[in-house]
Amino acid sequence: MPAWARAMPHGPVRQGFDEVSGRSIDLMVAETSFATGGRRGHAIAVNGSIPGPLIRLKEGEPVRLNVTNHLAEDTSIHWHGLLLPFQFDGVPGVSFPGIAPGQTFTYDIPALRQSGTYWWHSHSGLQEQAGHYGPIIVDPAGADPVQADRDYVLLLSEFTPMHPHAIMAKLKKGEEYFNRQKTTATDDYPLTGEERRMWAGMRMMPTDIADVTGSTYTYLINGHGPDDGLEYLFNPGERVRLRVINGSAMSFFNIRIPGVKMTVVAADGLNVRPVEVDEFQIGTAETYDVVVEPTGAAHTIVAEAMDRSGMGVATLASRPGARAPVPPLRDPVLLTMTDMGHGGMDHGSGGHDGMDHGAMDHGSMDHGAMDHAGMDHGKPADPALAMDHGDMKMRDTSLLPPDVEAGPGVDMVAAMPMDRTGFPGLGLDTVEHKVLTYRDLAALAPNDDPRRPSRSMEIHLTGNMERYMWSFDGKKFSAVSDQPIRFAYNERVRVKLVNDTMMAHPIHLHGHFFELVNGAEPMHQPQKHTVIVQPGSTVTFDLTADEPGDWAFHCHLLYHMHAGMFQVVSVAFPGGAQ
Ligand SMILES: [Cu+2]
Repeated sequence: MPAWARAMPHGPVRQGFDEVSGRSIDLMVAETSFATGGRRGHAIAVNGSIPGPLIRLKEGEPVRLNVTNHLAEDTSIHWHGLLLPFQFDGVPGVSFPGIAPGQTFTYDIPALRQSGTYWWHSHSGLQEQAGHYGPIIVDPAGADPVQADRDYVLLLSEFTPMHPHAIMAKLKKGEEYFNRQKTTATDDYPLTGEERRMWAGMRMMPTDIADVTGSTYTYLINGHGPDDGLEYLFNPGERVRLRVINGSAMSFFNIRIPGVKMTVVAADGLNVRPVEVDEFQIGTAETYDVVVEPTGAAHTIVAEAMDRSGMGVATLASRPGARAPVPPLRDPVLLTMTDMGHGGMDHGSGGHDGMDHGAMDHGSMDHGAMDHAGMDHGKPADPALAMDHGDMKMRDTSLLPPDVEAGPGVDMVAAMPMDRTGFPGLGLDTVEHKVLTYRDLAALAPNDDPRRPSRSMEIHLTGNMERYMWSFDGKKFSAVSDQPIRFAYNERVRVKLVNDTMMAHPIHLHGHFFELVNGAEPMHQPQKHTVIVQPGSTVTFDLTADEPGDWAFHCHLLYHMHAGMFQVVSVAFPGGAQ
């Protein structure tokens, strides 16, 4: 028995992680308990720490990863963002059967075809929420275009003392259990009585930003809570590379280092043309690499949860113990009509849209008629946006394509979903400084497939907030698990995701990178494995389906995936075999 296993049952598991590397790597998954900031509870550790070890690999080299399950239930590891044969992708029921208790499974991964920042996590049940995740760095075979004196990982996640199954049960019951903003702060919002009635008529609140919040989550950076004093040391004048990984189950984070500019150099592991920002939002399962050149004695790294119910905190410190002030949480964010897919009121160009909520008459709106007469739409460029909103509905299912099942799993249909890749993220459209948007991203190296897509398809992201039903095209996975989305081998397809819900969903495709259609020149469309689809909006990507096999395609919010926002993508083998 290794030393960590002997030591584990007697106390909380270690925060932070070791680094493992080489051609053969052993990983042990085991039950433990975890504590930070006065919260303590059940957890799952890998190699005796949360997060589990940083797996450091090398482009062009193969690796064998031997995963041993010491849990009382099945487990698995998915290597998020790595290109590999589908049978080693680690999704039980899709790529392999899973790893039974007491068993070891060897992931035999051939020479790596990529470099950059990635991560790994369980794809079994809700284990990811309990600590079963860790970072991956693949060092490039050649020179790294990103030069830095220091190279650090910031893996963002959450800890909750509540068992993940208890969280799922509370979400299913539709209790507003986690929405602390709603119960304590809503009365303070500048909403008119009519606006309150409008949101109540939709059985929602404009504060429905996150399903699970800081009322139960402690936000972690590398396993450290905000009071744990996590430090990243630097010498003034040095270039510091921060590899930011959102390894959380359910949280988006807004990242900033007050007083320090960040140059974004990679997105989802792949290099992008450098772009300087003051802040960026990172969706669940995305990664961004930034380079900073701090000059002060200390700077606070703030990872504020998107709903502003808490934050992860660390310090860039020029000497141990140096500290900078920690800014307070900013005011909570409110959803707007744009988030309901009633386009034309986009926030894209920076400032707020000029919509005067006070002048709106929402009094009669109950999933039905709505009078927008007093609303300032600005100057819509698209004539469609000038249409009369007189009979706008929240759930006009005639707007859906025929393959979308408009049953109880669909409580909203975006009437005019717009491309919002120029939107920086909820709550960041009104800040005074530069925030990254998807439109700022351009691939550093040219993409390898210049073909125009030969086919296009549309997939709707659908949900019923109250019943906690989440699905693609109105059909949860259990209803369509035998009907995968099929692609011919090497087919080039343009996929449009339409978000018919009021939540932002981070959609992840396994085994591939897709090119975000974001206005960049076609050969430099940024390649990603996970994309945020903003509420009531669309995202379009071009995909070359050249990795044969069955792959998971899902929302990376853990409880949304578990509720059914999941599908299998099946790519034919060369020659046509499926
Ligand atoms: Cu989702």
